[in-house]
Amino acid sequence: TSPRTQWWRDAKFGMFIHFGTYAYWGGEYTRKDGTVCQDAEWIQLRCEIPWAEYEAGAKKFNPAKFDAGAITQLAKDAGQRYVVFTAKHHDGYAMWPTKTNKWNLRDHSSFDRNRDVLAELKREADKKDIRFGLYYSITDWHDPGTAGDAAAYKKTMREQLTELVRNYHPATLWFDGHAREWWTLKDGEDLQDYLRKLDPNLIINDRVGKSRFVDGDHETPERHQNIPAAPIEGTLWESCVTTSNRWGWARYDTAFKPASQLTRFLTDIVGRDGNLLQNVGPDNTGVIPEGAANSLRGVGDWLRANGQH
Ligand code: JFZ
Repeated sequence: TSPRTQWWRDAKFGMFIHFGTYAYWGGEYTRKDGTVCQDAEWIQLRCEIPWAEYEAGAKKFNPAKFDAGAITQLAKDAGQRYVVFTAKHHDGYAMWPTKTNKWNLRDHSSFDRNRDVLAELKREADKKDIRFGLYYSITDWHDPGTAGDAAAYKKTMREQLTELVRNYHPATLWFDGHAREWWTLKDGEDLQDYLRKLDPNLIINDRVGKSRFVDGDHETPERHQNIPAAPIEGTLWESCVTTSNRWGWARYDTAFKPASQLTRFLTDIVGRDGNLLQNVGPDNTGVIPEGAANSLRGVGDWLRANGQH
């Protein structure tokens, strides 16, 4: 337990934000034969949307109502002390103006070209004393370089991550999509070393490598499953859970967990020395569904009533 991870251990409760061009589809794709395929952030792969069609959808993506002030205020109200935003999910779409390609919110959307949602979120988080983190998928369905030995893609990854660290100064990087045959433990270790040179204070999760917690700073078991039964000395861990059933926004996904359930997750996890990263999925306009926001505010009410917030 080093001073480097102190803020993270103290934070306990964070907001996971799954937001990308997949939100444009609202979790539903109508096939040529009229049948509807449902998914969320995996919709391109799972519903087999042809790339030309998925790219045409991304051209129309315009989250004009994305309001970093409102999102960080919701986090604040809920008692959350850090946010982790999906800079790039498996579809490879970058939510910042990367110079590595045009498959990004600046160059391939209908969104205001003068806006940068990562910069906006970072600024608003700083104002409210909320730590800023970024999710980055190693898997990239869109990049042609992930075939073969993926050497070219690994170079692109480094360039993108360098942009993210230098331009947005994340306190933590949350890797995912590491289960690829071309991504080795050594790749994960090399990347972690490289990133730590850019910023020695970075907190990096275990999915940078092969999900052995020694690869990163903390374990990231999912959906409240397989969580340690008791505190484990010296092991940092964080569980991420959805507020509805999906990570990304889907218009059919409206069964939001009540505040009482989220509060039980939080107290259970914190009682075992873990952190809870509670997910929200903003809709195609950039707004967090009211049902999710209400449940989060309810957790904040409970924390306040119990003198924890
Ligand atoms: C991944 C993503 O595929 C998913 O879309 C979402 O972003 C989630 C937070 O992470 O899904 C996973 C990754 C790891 C496990 C399960 C789902 N796991 O280790 O059990």
